[in-house]
Amino acid sequence: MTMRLAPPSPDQFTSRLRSPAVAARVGLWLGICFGTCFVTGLISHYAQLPDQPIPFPTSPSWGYRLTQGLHVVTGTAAIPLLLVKLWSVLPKLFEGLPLRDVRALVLTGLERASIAVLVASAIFQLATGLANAAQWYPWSAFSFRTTHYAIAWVAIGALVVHVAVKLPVIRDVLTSDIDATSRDRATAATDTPGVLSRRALVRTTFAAAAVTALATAGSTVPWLRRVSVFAVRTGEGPGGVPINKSARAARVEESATSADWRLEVVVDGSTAASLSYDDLRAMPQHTADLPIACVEGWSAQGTWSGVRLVDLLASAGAPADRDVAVTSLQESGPYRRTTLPANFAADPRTLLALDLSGEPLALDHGYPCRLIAPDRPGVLQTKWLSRLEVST
Ligand SMILES: Nc1nc2c(c(=O)[nH]1)N[C@H]1C(S)=C(S)[C@@H](COP(=O)(O)O)O[C@H]1N2
Ligand SMILES: [Mo]
Repeated sequence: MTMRLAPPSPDQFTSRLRSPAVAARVGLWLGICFGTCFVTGLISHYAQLPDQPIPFPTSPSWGYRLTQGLHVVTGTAAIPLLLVKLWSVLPKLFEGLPLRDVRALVLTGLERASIAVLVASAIFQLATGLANAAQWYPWSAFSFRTTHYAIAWVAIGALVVHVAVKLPVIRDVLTSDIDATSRDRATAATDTPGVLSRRALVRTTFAAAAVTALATAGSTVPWLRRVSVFAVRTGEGPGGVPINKSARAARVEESATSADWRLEVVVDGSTAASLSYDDLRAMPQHTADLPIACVEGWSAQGTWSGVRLVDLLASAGAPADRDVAVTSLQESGPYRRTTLPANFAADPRTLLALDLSGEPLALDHGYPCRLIAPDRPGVLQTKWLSRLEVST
């Protein structure tokens, strides 16, 4: 037996399923998913910027829940689409280069390089995004958010170039019958119809993407939870809201349950108020229905009650139009300190929550007191508050 070590040649691929007709149809939906993912990703990135030139809106309260849910659903649905798309164009990987013609060589080289960038960045985005949605953080060498954001621009740029280069073919095959063969590879078989028709392949692919989307959407859409095998956060936490980081993992079990706990309110560098749990309970209590919408894609609505931040700032004599730095009892970790923009601080729905679903907050949900604001990424809804700082 002899081993062939040479790469396959394109004419070994005879299936007519591997055709521009299939690639363009699957590619169209892949492009729609990538476009949605890109725009919703920009929104999520912007919502987390500490200094926003134009303040992120506080309404509708479910806005971020919707955009981030779409981000994770379209990103996950893109996985089966990308796999079929790559399969349908695989023979192209083994096509030779036009070595005799310099101009053609340069053009082909550029096009292949742009496709290599597109494929690599697309795989990177889907793989890191999927790992993040599964709450698996195998990387320590780079920041997920910064890298996922930077590579998103690379991917979308390469996608725009790819669509522009292929536009004549795309237009032609999308306006022709799916079984038309005029754009097929010269080496595609003329006689073997195969077991599967193009139409069946494309439909199966779309069905796989739809099932993937449904199976993911359950982490944000309550009535889909039952069918959501991919939804990582199907478990309910206290008050019907899942738990992200537990008090134990954040190492706040002791400080959060201590009788000495106080919420410090610092205005212009000096302590303006130091409030005990009972002090907060004695203030006027308000209720707001607001979601926790995690960047990882799961979300859940909660009925929160507690003190309005505006009331507390007013009672401490703080101006109402300032950003508020929010610090947790948690001693380390990237989310121990967040900045609440002035428009969020001024919104009457923004609460220092003491209760969830009519019960005192569970320790894991941020007892004694947590921040909850409308239309805000979950990652910034700081738990186990210790300090609020208003600066001029
Ligand atoms: N101090 C602190 N607050 C935090 C976090 C954290 O790790 N530490 N995680 C955040 C994230 S990522 C989310 S999604 C929400 C989840 O809140 P929950 O666990 O009450 O559902 O809390 C946020 N608040
Ligand atoms: Mo989160």
